[in-house]
Amino acid sequence: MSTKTFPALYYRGSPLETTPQYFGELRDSTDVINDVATLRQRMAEDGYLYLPGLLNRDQVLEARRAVLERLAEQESLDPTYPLLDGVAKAGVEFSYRPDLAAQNPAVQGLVYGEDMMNFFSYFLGGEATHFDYTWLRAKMPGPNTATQPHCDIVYMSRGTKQLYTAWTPLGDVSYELGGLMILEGSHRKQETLGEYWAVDVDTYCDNDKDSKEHLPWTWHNTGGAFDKDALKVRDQVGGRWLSHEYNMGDVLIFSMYTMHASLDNQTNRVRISTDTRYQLAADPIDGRWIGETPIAHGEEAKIGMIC
Ligand SMILES: O=C(O)CCC(=O)C(=O)O
Ligand SMILES: [Fe+2]
Repeated sequence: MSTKTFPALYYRGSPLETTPQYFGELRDSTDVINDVATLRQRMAEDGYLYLPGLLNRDQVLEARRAVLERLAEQESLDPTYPLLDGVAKAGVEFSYRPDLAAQNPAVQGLVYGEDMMNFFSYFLGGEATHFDYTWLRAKMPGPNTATQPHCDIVYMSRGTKQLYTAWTPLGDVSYELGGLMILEGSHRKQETLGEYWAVDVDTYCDNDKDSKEHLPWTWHNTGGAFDKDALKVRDQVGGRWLSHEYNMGDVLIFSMYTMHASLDNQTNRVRISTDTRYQLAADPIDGRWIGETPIAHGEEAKIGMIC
């Protein structure tokens, strides 16, 4: 078996070991796209489905253009380069920009359009629906914008657990631009991760009103991340970090229990992607993420607990 060599990869400035023992590529499930039983089996086994080319590339390009136009208007891009290159203006740093997806028909039409919804209805075996809230990442260059290792369940556990994230790159994402990584087998690590999976980031201790800020869990300083250090997490939880270079049209779908993080953006360009959520329409849905202006993690989302 030939061993692929990877460019130098980093997580928050630390080099990742990319030997086969520690790092690998995601399994492509295009070959079984017409076999729903195998797709479900793969999700159960791997905790993810990597589906290159699920979406229409031209539609992805339109969504990319719409996001970049807004960034250009806000003077976050270097105007001496073509818009679609998305070259960042030096010194501008941000990472999480859901505002760029709001009232953005090109983005919404892509991630909640026919290709995506039909796939989820087929995969789930019934009519699918989606959260209305659209997460959008515009990862500016540098070691500070990489996503810290987490499982999505801690942010969205108040409805069905048969809920899936679709990570959609709005642009081709090389290893240097830094796409998503998945921790191999993590969705099955109940013993190591069970306590973390039970966390709801919007709960707080209600023993007395002064303690309102104190969350009743070990992860209160991390914003929901399992740990800030992706290298430590790999050693602690086990499994390799798996990633890939992505093209426009690709989608990476994963379970609420699958640990993921991202690579550093080592380029001078912005890495743009959305992450969106899908479930059966008949199942209970987490009220924080639906409606015209979802309450998200706002004040109304908080639940007090005696702890
Ligand atoms: O795009 C990223 O870096 C993070 C995405 C993410 O956390 C998700 O898709 O749930
Ligand atoms: Fe996530």
